[in-house]
Amino acid sequence: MLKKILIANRGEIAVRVIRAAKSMGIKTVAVYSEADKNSLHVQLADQAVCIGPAPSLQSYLRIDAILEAARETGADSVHPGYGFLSESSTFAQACKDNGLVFIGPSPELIESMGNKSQARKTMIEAGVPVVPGSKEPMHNAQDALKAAREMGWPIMIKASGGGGGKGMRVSLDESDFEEQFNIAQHESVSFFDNDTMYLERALFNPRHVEVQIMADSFGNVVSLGERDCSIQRNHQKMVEESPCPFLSEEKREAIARTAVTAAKAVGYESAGTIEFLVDDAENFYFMEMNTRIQVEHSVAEMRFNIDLVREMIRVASGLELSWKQEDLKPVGHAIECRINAERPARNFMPSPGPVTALNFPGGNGVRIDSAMYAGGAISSYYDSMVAKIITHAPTREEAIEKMKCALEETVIGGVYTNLDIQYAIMCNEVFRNGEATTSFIEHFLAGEL
Ligand code: MV4
Repeated sequence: MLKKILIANRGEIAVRVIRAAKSMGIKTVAVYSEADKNSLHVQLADQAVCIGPAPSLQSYLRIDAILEAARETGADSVHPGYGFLSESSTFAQACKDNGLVFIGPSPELIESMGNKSQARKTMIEAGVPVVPGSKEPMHNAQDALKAAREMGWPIMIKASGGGGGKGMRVSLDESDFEEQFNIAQHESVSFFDNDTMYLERALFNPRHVEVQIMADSFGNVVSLGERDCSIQRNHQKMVEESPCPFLSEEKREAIARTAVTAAKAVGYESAGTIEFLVDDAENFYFMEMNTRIQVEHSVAEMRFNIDLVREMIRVASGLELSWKQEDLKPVGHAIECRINAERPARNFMPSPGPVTALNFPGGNGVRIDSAMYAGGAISSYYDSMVAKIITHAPTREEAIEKMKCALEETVIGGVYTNLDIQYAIMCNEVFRNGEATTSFIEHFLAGEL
């Protein structure tokens, strides 16, 4: 078993990993930027090392500084959390080269799933349904137009190095194709230094449904249910829930089986997520694979009464999965609302600053994942998430009602937050009917629903 884990992250996920490690009797090392010297993850870890100034590029993204911190403290492993270096194959490889266990999949796997057109091709070959579109990557508008004419419009032009919406454009017909392709490609080059593009048929008002999977180094893979993450603003998730409120039992099982097939096809290890787009007729299509623990993993943990980070640590230590698929019986419904320090009335601009008062909700089936404390602060250098509130109840209706109570109990003083927006979503009829698609939030915020 691993003996000392360095957590290459900050905020609630660093705290989350420290808790899992401590509960297993494993020592922890925090790394922190100068802006985070008073942060909760620094206070909770057994040891802490400052790795540089506030900007992420000079601290949490510094591979050399993190490796040096591991060497100094004698850590035997690294947990990357989410964001920052969690999907950097370079970082995973550098850990390995320095004799550290990277708690996640192999660098090769991170690399191959990070290349979205290659991942798409791999999944096609594994028999996983993908959105109809191109199979080969493309580098110029002429080749792309030829492929576009064969598949027909409307078309989504996507960046191979992208994911999460950057370098993505819709083309409605042939007349705007080259222009949209060039815009998307230009974005891709400037954001990801990569001109590789691919095409998909544009689905109309799809739902975003993703499957949590967990795999060990012996080829065992289990599914831990699907999440509906359709409520996103600017490709930032706001609300996630499990199970998906509109899928039939038959489709639910099919999508989980497909996710396990996809993970097995690539020889996956550790926690991962397979993202699908789902249309009105419940057809589902592979979109991307995320090779990290995600923000919303807590939703699966509540329903299955498991600890995914503990499992990641066990698997990285060379142990087999703790459960077989048939042992895993989900209970009830779980919903997560992300609470951000942001100002809805000012186009959700971040609202950093000291948190002068803080009260989190509690009670049966209410979970808070947060690194905030009264007297703490939201830094302008990092993302503005203050807490995740997760509720769990026998039915979806009860989980929603519990969330309304939890949101009402929550006090976050000194900064603006999206608490009221989340409360209004919980009250909205379209959401309550389980009818929210990826276009819900736009109409909701425009006051149309
Ligand atoms: C799509 C799509 C429709 N058709 N692909 C947005 C984020 C990126 N990961 C993929 N995205 C989309 N891809 C096809 N072929 C619609 C979206 C999309 C979306 C997806 C999930 C959640 C919210 C979204 C909001 C707008 C567009």
